Amino acid sequence: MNNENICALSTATGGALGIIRISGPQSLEILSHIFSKDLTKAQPNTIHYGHLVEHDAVSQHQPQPTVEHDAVSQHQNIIDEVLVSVFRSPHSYTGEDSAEISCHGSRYILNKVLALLCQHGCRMANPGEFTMRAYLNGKLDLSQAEAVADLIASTNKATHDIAMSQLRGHFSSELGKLREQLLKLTSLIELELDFSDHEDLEFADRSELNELAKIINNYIKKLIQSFETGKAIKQGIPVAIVGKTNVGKSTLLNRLLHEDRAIVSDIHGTTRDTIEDTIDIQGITFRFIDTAGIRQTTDQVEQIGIERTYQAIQKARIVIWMVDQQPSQKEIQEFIEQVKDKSLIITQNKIDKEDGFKIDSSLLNTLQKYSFIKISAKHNLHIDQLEKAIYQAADIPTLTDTDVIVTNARHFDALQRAHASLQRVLDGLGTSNSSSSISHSPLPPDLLAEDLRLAIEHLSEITGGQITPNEVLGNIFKNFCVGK
Ligand SMILES: Nc1nc2c(ncn2[C@@H]2O[C@H](COP(=O)(O)OP(=O)(O)O)[C@@H](O)[C@H]2O)c(=O)[nH]1
Ligand SMILES: [Mg+2]
Repeated sequence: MNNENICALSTATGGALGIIRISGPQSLEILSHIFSKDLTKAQPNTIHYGHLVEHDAVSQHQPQPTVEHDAVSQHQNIIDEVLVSVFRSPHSYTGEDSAEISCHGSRYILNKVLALLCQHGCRMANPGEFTMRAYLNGKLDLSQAEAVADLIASTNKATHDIAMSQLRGHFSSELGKLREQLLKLTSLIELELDFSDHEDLEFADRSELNELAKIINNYIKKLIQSFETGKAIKQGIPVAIVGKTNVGKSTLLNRLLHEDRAIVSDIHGTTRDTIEDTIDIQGITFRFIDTAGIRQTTDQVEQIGIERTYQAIQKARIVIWMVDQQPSQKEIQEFIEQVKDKSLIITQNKIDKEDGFKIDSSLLNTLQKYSFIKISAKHNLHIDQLEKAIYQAADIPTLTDTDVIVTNARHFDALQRAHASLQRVLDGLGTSNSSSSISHSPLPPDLLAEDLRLAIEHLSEITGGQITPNEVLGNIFKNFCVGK
């Protein structure tokens, strides 16, 4: 496959410049057919100024360009004045000879250049094909290749930090360490296998094996658990704003978004559907969901809206419960019951009003077990405190360079399978104190070794260390943009 030369537009259309990428063993030769200089002898990592040209079919007088000489004849149609960056195998992104042509961003120019490159022997690249080649040529492992897509898609500091850390190989190196430990464990067990007919030989210390397996499994468990946070960071943390009608939920949404997104009115039941939008607080994306107010109603549309409010609560990680009157002890209990697995922030709105309510001290005690903030959405009072509370409620660990957070469902899946295999090893060692209280009889070493081998295989799937099926590769790279 890598004998083919590929090209693609790597930038979004509509900008002042457009970058066309070309890669493959003959890429520089092909490019030289339409460039005013001969790039076949160009040094690696050099930039060349020149003209992209189309030869006049009737002309017999072709100019003789060199790498220095910009040879354009009157028989050539100049398409654009460009800069070409030349990269040489293996020191290029793809690992192959390749070039990037910085053209002007005209759609006509870019299409023309791509068409000419294809005429001279290139084909259009598939989505992610440059990165797939980088992977196949050993420039990146699979998880790093996936990080490239995440990096391009990153919209805030948190998603950027995670993608960058993964791209730089922190996740890969953590997995490498786990693999090494698992190999050590396997070799201890296999040693036992090799000498199993020497009855007088002392077998590997089971409790030591157990200890090692447990440490590895706990680390894998930690990685699995980080996916919850990883997913939230990647997709935005869902925050539902709920409460009775007219307490000021839509006003708060608009305030947080700094725009008039939801209709605000003093008519009860104005918001009849859920409205969603995102904002970043301290580098984390939050997805705010403004909901229909909860009240008894005969209006069918409003009822559907209220039903959606309950769904929004289910999907949310953080629930802002807004009140503008003192809730009763019973209301509080009912609400808390409903959101028990969520982070709850209780906000008292409309504190600007002179007839604003005071909360009984007995209730205050209950409320203050939660994050309790007094605001005025309309008059922008204490919104900064609320934002701080929202950020804290998200409970995002501060990411350091070495922290690994799993954000990719494929990795999550592989880790879970590795965890299951290793759990069987622990159970099979017979000294497991796993969550199940059933005691397992010790497994023979060959079965233990088999499960260990599986655990190693599952971990290797993440970085693609072993032969990765084409189907898996296809699935990973099809979500890339073309030109990457
Ligand atoms: N005085 C005062 N009025 C507010 C405040 N926040 C919202 N309101 C008013 O309360 C009414 C209902 O607001 P809205 O956001 O539509 O409430 P929702 O039904 O909970 O979405 C509107 O007339 C708002 O202007 C506030 O902080 N102070
Ligand atoms: Mg509303």
